[in-house]
Amino acid sequence: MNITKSISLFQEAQKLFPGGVNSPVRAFRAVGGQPLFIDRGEGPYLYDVDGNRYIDYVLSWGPLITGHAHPKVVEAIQQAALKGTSYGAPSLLEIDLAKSVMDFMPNIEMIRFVNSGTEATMSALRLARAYTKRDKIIKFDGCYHGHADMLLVQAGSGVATLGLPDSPGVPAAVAADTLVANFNDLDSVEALFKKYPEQIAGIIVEPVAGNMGVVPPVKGFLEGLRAITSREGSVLIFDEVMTGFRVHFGGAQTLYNIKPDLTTLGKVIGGGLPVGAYGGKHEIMQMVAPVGAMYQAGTLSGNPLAMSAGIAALSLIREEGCWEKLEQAAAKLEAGILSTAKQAGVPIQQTRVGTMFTTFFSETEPKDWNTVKVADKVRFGKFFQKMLENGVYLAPSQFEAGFLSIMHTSTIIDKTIEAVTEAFRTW
Ligand code: KE4
Repeated sequence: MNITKSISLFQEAQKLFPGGVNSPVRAFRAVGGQPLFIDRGEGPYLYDVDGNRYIDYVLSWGPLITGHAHPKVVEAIQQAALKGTSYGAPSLLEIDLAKSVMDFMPNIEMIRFVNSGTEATMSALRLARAYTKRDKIIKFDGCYHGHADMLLVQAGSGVATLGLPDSPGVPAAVAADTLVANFNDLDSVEALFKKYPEQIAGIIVEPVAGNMGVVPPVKGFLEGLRAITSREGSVLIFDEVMTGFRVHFGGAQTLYNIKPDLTTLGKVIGGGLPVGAYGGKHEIMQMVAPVGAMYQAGTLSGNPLAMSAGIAALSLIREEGCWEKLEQAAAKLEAGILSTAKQAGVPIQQTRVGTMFTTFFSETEPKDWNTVKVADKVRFGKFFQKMLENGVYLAPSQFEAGFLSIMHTSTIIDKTIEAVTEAFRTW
């Protein structure tokens, strides 16, 4: 595979950006080789600057559920741009996207748009603290909620990928208020409430973990979090930045029928442009300025281009039978990977919830960070590189999720399974 131009661009980029990238996990540090420089995306495909084509399962880390450059999304952005790129004032577009999101997730009674998932989770936690007048928060080992100081404690995603001991630069005083429990382990949560009675403002959880690879909640786990937070007067925050529209069009809260107090969103609702959101119970959202005293603001929040892209993307997935088609494609891929690995005698754990999936190179069933971190990262890296050679672009980390789009047709899935077969044939 000729990647000459990517190599020269990466050399130049490393002089400009730390690690040559604008987000750490893109650097391929965990899988070897170097990042490919992308020229364009089209439907399910990415094309690098050397003209190589890949079936893309990263999809910008989740946002592109309608695939790359969907004509209706592009058209919506073009039309919006003709009317200006930002107003710094309210617009009808904000109302339209808010209503569309609330249609899919009715637990969100009131919402605030921001510009990234990090802003969404940071703001939701500040709101939980303001609402309860408590300081401590609980997150789960291996879960990632963006890079706000208080959340870079035993985090997943790039922090886990790079094996960073949390992150330097986070003041000990800040980290001290972030308590860490084990995913899928209610006893570890109960122990923290016992140790810190009436001090815990809220729990933030990826209801289906995606940032340690995809790890589903065990039966009763989410229900338990709901019961504990209700009993303790703490706020339950479902961080659905990744799971929203991915595990179910209504998110994990619909799939598992749990009503969180607050939900954070991002990725899909921006149709590939920068958007985040937090929202939930009307009573809690009344604390947000200018109605309430909890301050949060943003120059480009509710940006018309991003709103237009999100409106277009959500209207596309509303089409009859869309979710069923996505589920079928994802289930076919999952079955294909499982049977191919079995035939090749390669031990894997394949997880999937809706359109999010991970192939763990491990013989241990993934339940939490402790059972995931033992996965064979070297074998994953080898699989990643072989799949790339065979024209399939996976997330460059064992601790990330793969995603499908409405453009990943049955033929595309067949081609992907052929690539898996070839990867294991030359294992
Ligand atoms: P952003 O600030 O990157 O928009 O969103 C942060 C975030 C919050 N919550 C969850 C559950 C998330 O998955 C994320 C971001 N996800 C990563 C991928 N695992 C973004 C990719 C990257 O960091 O480059």
